[in-house]
Formats: sequence, C-alpha cells, structure tokens
Amino acid sequence: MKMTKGKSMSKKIRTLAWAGIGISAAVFAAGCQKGAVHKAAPGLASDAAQQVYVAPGKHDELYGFLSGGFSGQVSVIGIPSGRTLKVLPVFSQNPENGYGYTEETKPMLNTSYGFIPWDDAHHPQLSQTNGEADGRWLFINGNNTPRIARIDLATFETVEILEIPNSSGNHSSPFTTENGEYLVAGTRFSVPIPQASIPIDGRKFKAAQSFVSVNKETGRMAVAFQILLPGFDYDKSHCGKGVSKDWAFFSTYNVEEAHTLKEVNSSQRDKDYIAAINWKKAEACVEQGKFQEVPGIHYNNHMDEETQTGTSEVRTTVKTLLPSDCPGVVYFLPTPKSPHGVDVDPSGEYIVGAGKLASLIPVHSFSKMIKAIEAKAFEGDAYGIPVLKYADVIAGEVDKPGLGPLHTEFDGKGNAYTSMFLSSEIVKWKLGTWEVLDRIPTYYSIGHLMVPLGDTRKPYGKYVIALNKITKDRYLPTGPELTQSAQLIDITGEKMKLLLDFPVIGEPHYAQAIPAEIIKSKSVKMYDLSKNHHPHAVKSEKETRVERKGKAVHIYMSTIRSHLSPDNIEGVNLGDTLYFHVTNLEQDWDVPHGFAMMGAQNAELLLMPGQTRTLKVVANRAGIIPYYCTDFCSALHQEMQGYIRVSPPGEKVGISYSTGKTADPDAAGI
Ligand code: K7E
Ligand code: CUA
Repeated sequence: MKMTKGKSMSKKIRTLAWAGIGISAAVFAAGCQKGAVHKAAPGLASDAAQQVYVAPGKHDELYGFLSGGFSGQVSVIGIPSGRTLKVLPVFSQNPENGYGYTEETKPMLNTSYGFIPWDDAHHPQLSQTNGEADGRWLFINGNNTPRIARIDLATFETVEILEIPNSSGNHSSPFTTENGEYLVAGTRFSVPIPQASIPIDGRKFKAAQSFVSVNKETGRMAVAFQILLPGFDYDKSHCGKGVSKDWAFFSTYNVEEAHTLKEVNSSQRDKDYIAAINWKKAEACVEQGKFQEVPGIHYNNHMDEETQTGTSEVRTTVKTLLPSDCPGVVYFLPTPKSPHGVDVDPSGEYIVGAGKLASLIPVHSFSKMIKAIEAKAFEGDAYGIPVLKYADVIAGEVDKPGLGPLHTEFDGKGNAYTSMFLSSEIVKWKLGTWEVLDRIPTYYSIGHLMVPLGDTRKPYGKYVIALNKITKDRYLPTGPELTQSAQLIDITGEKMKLLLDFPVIGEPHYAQAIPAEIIKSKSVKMYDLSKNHHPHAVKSEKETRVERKGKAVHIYMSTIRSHLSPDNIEGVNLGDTLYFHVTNLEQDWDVPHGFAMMGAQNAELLLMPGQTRTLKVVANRAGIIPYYCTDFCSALHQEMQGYIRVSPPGEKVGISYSTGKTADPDAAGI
C-alpha cells in the first residue's frame, strides 16, 4: 500500500478519530516528531555493529529482494549488511543496461495497452516447493497495469511477464500456493467485466481474482482461470499452507461499495471480509467445464533462452468461474475493519487479518472455519456467497496491539510480528495466547515487514526487517525527496534488538529473503557463446560485418578486450536506421562491455559475456560520429572506440568498414 506521507498523516489521524479509536497526540508524536529521533540510540543493541559487520571480501548470510514500489524494479541486498548488490530491472526501462530499450528486451514491456515502460511493483514472492523456498524464481506484481513478472534466480534477469486480464490494480499478487501450482492475483479495484462505459455507481462492478499456473519445469506462467467475486476492493492475499494448503485468502475493504469519498464512505461498516477461496475446488470445477470463456486480451512476454530475445504472445480470452456455478468455492469471513494484510502462519491454521482502522488484530482459525462451513452456520450471504459468523471462525484477538496494523510475519517459533503504520512500531505477539510480548519503534511509518522465509512453512526466524515509508532526519537531507529505509532487527532473543538502518531504492513494499547457500552456487557466470542462437550474433571477429538493406544498415559487431570490431564504418547516409547487433565474445566471469554512440536517441548497451544486444539508432547528423565501450573493462578500455562516417545527402560513399585485429585478451594488459 502506498500510504502517503507528511501532511496526509494528519488526515489518517482524522480518519482514525472519526473511526472512534482514541489516538492521542502523544502516540503520534512518539512515531513521527523530531524529538523521537534521538531515542533510537537506547534501542540500539550494544553489539549491533558486530552483528551486521560483514568483513571485506566476506559474503552476506542471506539474499534480500526488496520491491522498488514506484520504481517498478527489485533491488537485491545482502543481509545482515544491508549492502545493495544489484537493481534488477523488471517493469521499468533501465538505462544502466538497456533493459526495455534494446530490441531484444523491448517486447518484455508490451501490454494490451501498448508498450508500457514503467509500473509500480509491490510484492516479491519466492517460488516454493512443499512450502519451502526452492530458490528457482522470484515473482513480483505490476500493480498499475496488471502484470506478474518472473525473475530467474540463476541469471537474476526478468525472463517472463504475464499480463492479467480483467484485473484493475493487481495488488494482492503474486502469492504462491505452497507447492507452486498457482500464483494468486487479486484485483484491487472492481470494474465492469467485460469492460463497458457505464455510470460510476459501482452496482455492476465485479472483481476478477486470478489463478496463474506456473509450469514446474519451465516456470512459464498462464492465466489458468479467474473467479468472479462481488465488486468490493481487494487488498492483499496469501495462500494457505499445511492444513489450509488448498485455500487462498483475500482481504477486502469497501464492502460498502462506495465510489466517492472513499476515505469516509468505505469505512462505514464495522467489518469487511476476508474471502476464503478453495482453489482445489475451483480447479475441479474448471476441469468439469463449469467456466465461461470471457473476453480478456492479455500479453505474455517471454525471454527465449536460446536467442536471448523477448517475444510477445497475445491471448484473448480467459476461463471465468462464477461462484454460483461452483458451490463451496468461496466463503466470506467477517473481519474488522478495512483489513489490509492477510497472513497465514507456518502451520496454516491461523489466518491473521490486519484491519488498518481496527483496535485489535483478529486471527481466524482454519479448522473452525471448516467446521462452520460443514455446519452451514452462515449469518447470511453477500451476492450469494455465504458469510460465516465472526464468533464461529475467530481463534483469538490480539487486544490493543498498537495503531494501524498492516502486515504480519512469523518466526517459526510460535511468534508473530505485526507492522503498525500509525504508531510506527513492530509488535511481537504469541500465537495461541494472543498476548503482546514486545514492541520496538521503527523510524518511521512502517509498511510491510519481512522475516526471511517468514511467509513459508519454515521461517528463518533470526531477523525481521522493517520497511519504512518515512525517514525524516534519519539521514542527511537530499532535498524534498528523502530516501525510504529498511531497519534490521534481531529477533533471536526475548526483546527485539535494532541492529541497522539502511536506505533503499524506491519504495519497498514487501520483500523476501533466502539463505545465500540456496542460490549462490547456481548463479550463472556468463552466457555460453556456443549456445547463443541469437539470429544476429557473431561468434568470432571473422563474422563481424556491415550490411545495407535499403535505408537500414545492420552492423554485426563484437566486443572483446580491448576493441570493438568493426572499429570504423563508412557508407552510412543521413537518415539511415542503424542496428548495432553487438555480441560480447568474452567467456569469462564479470567481463561485460558497454556500447554507446554519440547522439544515439535510445540508450547505451551493457553486454554480458556471451550475450548479444541490439541498439537501434537513426543517423541524424552528418559527419564523423564516435562510438565507444562504456564499461571500464581493461587497461586499454579507453582505446575501445571507433567512428562512423555519416554522409550528407548527395554524397556517394559505399559501405566499408575495418574489423579489429584479433587480440589475445590476456596480452591486453588486464
Ligand atoms: Cu502494504 Cu502494496 Cu503490500 Cu505497501 S502494500 S505497505
Ligand atoms: Cu570494453 Cu571498455
């Protein structure tokens, strides 16, 4: 959730006051006023520096994956050091390596709305097998233009993006079933389905909740089916695990179906719902043909492994299941009050709702829910969907935990940790007794929090990371825009201990982390040149060449320490379209080359060893135009350069070029 900052916080307070929750100025001040800053020191563990110090040359214990929020990307950090290792481009163009600019990667950003080079990414999710992170893929949602991306954790590259049709705000997404059969993707907004221009009164709006299948071998995603739910707003989801593994849970707000002044009008009722969907049953109903094929154009973009080139496939319909055609597929659990997070404990028995405006944290019992369903003990229905009774399904309530509960994670030792946006703290409480055990302030306005593997069956319960929206005066000022932050907290003892603050990239909403051991040995060091089947690849300098095809000039170029081949090109005319197909011939780890041409309207390239990338440029100025390698690759990096002669109209110069001499990279003085 993007909670806005600064002045809107007072708005939140008004909302809360209006909601009848006593919130004193003092509570607010503790979280957000200047004076609170210096209280950080007493909270800092005396051995904190030692616990986060990763000596030069040593590796971190865990990889962390932080969503970039409005940056649309994912950042990779080391834990416990907090060091940023890499930014992975996902939904946004990335000038650093040409992602979304090169001809090979542009197709990854195609959608049914056209080419969209940005999005807002909230929830990274590691792939799981048997409820444990298997280290194969990381998924993340595109929130605005509904999409799910898949990142390969061997190459750390985005290899697939699937658009979600008929969804509007893909927020409660992408959360995996414990064996990776499906990713669930709930819509935030409800809209007419199929889309139609009708008055905005919401009465005919619906919500399509998607179940995206993931191929066990290849990882390829497809929208398997959607379930059409009433036109509420849906916020977060999580799949069940263990006893509840056949179920998925979606929080709702705005069951009032208000469509104006939502800030007030969608908070009228005491309780909204958590929707419990039996995906096994849904799957069976779909197999029995109980679905309707509904129009729903969507793109599936995939990076082909052999050619390292993205292609887009277009699909036009989606299988849609109506709850009335599949009785028992969905139930509503009343949950106070505009719940945001819905989180399932490692056993799968407890479903924690976090009502943003509630003064308690309700915890539902999966086994009680099943009993109530079997007894048909409903308090009524909503659009035909049975509503269970709160008293029948509630396992317990955490009383007065703090203000503005958002998200909960688990340590695998019977404890839960809930982020409190308004009172800026993490609250530790006990599953089963529901007593608050500890609390620690966060600086400030925490959104999500993350225990490594804290949403799997086997949490790595050593740390919790707070992901904070506001950092006012925690860091050096950087103009009006201040960094957002993460805080690393030790949870091995009775009391939580603050270890480290570090700034982050974009706005992390959710995050994931995994022990480094699980993925680091699988990390790919280079692309195998002999397996490079890019149609415009060159395998040696002998193959480098320049070919004219009408107004297009194709330059088949290679890079190796320390020259570009060809290094001089003549015969290009003003207005020609140039395609630089550049292959990095290196077969060594950590030896990328770059490519830039003066005045190129598009981007620069960064080429991994064995990789081919294409830069499309229009020659729009006559003269001698230089190009060069942008990555300091060797002692003779500055020599890695060349010229293009661009002829003005009327000048007749035939294509000619000089290919570089073959140099022994080892002799090049690296
Ligand atoms: Cu709470 Cu989008 Cu998961 Cu932000 S969301 S905080
Ligand atoms: Cu290649 Cu610098």
